Amino acid sequence: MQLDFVARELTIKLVYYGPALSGKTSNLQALHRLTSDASRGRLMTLETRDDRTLFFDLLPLAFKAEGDLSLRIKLFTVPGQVIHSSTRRLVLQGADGVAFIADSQLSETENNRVAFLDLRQNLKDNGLDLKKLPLVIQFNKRDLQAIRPDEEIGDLARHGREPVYKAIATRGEGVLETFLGLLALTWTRLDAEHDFSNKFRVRSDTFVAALAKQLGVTGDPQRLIDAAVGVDPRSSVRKEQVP
Ligand SMILES: Nc1nc2c(ncn2[C@@H]2O[C@H](COP(=O)(O)OP(=O)(O)O)[C@@H](O)[C@H]2O)c(=O)[nH]1
Ligand SMILES: [Mg+2]
Repeated sequence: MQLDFVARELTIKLVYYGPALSGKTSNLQALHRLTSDASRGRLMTLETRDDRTLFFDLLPLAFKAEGDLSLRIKLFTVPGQVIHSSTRRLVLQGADGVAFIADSQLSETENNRVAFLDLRQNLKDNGLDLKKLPLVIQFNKRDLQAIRPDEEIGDLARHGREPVYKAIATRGEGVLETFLGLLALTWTRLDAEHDFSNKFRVRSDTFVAALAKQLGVTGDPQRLIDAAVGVDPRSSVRKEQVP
């Protein structure tokens, strides 16, 4: 988080993390398609020939709240390949929230696990604690065969602490849900910590809805957020589940 109090400008950083090819870049591409021209900047993606992200992607979004606050959101992805651990650590620096994009395919279960443990370690190396960081989990590629069944994901969601969303990122399904779920968690956390709604005279209860509307989201943002599997994303439940 960066705050320019004079300019009334707050910048938050959200990171899409996960194993290689789970659909992190596809999530940002879909968000780019689903948001209005006025509210977003250029999507920067750096891809190698084999379709894997070499460094990172960045999608900047902007929101002018009705009170006295300009919010900038920087959405990053990390490169998933095991060898790019130092880049992931760098991208995670100063992250305010993380969306973990898991690949639903049965064959990717171990890769999800490794990436999740890598997330925890890289956060630790940055002085951040997974337990305290706003985090949502997305199970992507729900359109494919040989995927983890709905019941298993529902089970994981019910026992876990984090909101869990199902998605088909290439079709844009579940993408806004994941993003708004993460944003709601992150905003609530930052607001509780820094009292932004008072300082900037913005209404915290309608903040995310107003933001969603300005981004060009049609439909009820709260319903999108509530699409999380198993648990109410606003309530915090017990213990860590490795996706
Ligand atoms: N069938 C299917 N393919 C997907 C989905 N999301 C991403 N992909 C494909 O998976 C590959 C990797 O996606 P990408 O977004 O580049 O993954 P990243 O490495 O996590 O950034 C690409 O070929 C995508 O088209 C999905 O929901 N369903
Ligand atoms: Mg990528």
